Amino acid sequence: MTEGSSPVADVDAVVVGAGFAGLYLLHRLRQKGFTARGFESGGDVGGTWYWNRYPGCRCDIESVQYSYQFSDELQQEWTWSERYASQPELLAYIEHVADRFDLRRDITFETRVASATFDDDTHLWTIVTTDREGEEETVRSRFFLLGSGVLSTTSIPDFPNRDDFEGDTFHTGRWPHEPVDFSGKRVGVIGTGSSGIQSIPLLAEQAEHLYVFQRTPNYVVPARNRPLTADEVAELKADYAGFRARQWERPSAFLFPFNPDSALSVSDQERFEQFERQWDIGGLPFLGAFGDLLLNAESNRLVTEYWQAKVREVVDDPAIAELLIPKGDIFGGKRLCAGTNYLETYNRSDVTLVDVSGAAEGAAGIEYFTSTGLQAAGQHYELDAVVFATGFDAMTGSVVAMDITGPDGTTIKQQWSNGADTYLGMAVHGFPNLFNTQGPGGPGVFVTMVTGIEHQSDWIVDCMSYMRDSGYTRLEATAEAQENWVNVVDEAAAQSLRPKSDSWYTGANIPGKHQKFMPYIGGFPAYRQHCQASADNDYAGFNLS
Ligand code: N01
Repeated sequence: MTEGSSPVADVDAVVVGAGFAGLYLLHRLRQKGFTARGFESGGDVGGTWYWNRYPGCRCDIESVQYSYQFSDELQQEWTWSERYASQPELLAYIEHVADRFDLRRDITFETRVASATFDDDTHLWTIVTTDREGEEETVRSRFFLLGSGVLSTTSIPDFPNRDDFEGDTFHTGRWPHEPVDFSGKRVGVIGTGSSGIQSIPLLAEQAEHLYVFQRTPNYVVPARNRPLTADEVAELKADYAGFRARQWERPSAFLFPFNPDSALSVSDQERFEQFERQWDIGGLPFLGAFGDLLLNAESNRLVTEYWQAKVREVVDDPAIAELLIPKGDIFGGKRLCAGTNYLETYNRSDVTLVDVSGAAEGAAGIEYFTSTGLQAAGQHYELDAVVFATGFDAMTGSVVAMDITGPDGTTIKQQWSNGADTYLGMAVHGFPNLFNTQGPGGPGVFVTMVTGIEHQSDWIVDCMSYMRDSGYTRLEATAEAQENWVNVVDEAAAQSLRPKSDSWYTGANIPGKHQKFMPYIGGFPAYRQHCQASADNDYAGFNLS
């Protein structure tokens, strides 16, 4: 497809990232006869599951759903051992996929994309990469496809004197590959999001004493992980396709018992029993107890009340229980966390919960590091190691980290500084021949990740095939289509209580970041219809030339 262009493209597509998205894009491109090169900063495939190796790290979406469905042979030959796969099992799965489809041969590891510049004469991207030794390579490509990760750019707040600390420090999202032994150590964990909540119980088991520095408590439900039985696996494999079809019809592409009724439509006793049933199922399906928990403030108040009673039941010390209860936040506004023995961990005598919210009168948050520990809430804590479970510059961080420049000289970082507007969550006006996956304006973080990735990747590669067949070499989302899509995203967000919470969905976790609820929350079926409507109408919303 690159004949006639000057200079000639080296490949049809450059793909950034070798996680679930990058790997599937490479596979799909190859299937459709496109040449491609992948670049990955890590030393091997895996993305999120390559970097996040902290104790307790596992997926909180069921493994039989959080997996590829493009190949029935793959579905049949791989057997998940647990309801929620652990990080090692997920990584083994991704490595198996890379081997099975021979994907590594197109990927250059330990290499970052530093910059990408679109040339409007040739309709090509010039992409410059840098490896670990600082060696640069330049690749010309018709398309620039991003699978760089939604939660891959780690964030460590700029705590005063952080570098003075002489103990070991870790970020959950950049965990060492060799085992870390915390035995006999005084360990501090900063952060109580999903990563903190998964790792804290295991760190507590190892450490001599664990100090949890909590700024904001989080809603956490019991994960209830367990081994999958041979019968369950056999039943699934007998009709995996039917299971997937049902999965695709759910707003989150995640199948779980879901009751569409309002929490207000039943008696107090019936509501309690329904909450109990979903509580026993465990994990994120707890939100399926009633259809309006995230739509109606009163229903949300009722689920919050139920949850608070559970915390007071589990946590022995009433003062600690109160500290673990969010004040005035929407239940499920931030991403709901699924934990194993999380609340119970605070009953241990070797675990101390330190309130660094600064909420109590005269109390301070985290003040500063010293060479031997941390000064927080007016007290000095002597520590041998600190674990930062402080999250990520989500959704946009990995994209704006690359110097991506459109034909008018504007970088995507500049363009997104006032809001990460996109068309269909995949394209950006001003940046031709670029597609992002799972990014802002897409449903990514609200649908089962791997399913959403496959859908977007199929759509992107189909669009590239259409361009090839029609002789087009340039595609750009129109300003009007993008504006209309942003309205669709905003209207969907307005239906939900979720945007009322400060979270990484809104950018509130990163100081100075433009704040706006970024994902499309209108559901996977509706999203697919929007994408299909564009494709069916010769890729409506794009200028093609
Ligand atoms: O990050 P987070 P995460 N001083 O942003 C605290 C996915 N994931 O890595 O709320 C003190 O949620 C911050 O406090 P606050 C999943 O989608 C999935 O845990 O800002 N504390 C918060 O407690 C998840 O949602 C899985 O007040 C500070 C924590 O750090 C997403 O990744 C597992 C601070 C950050 O929580 C991110 O989760 C793990 C400061 N200055 C992750 N700054 C599963 O599949 C931040 N914090 C299970």
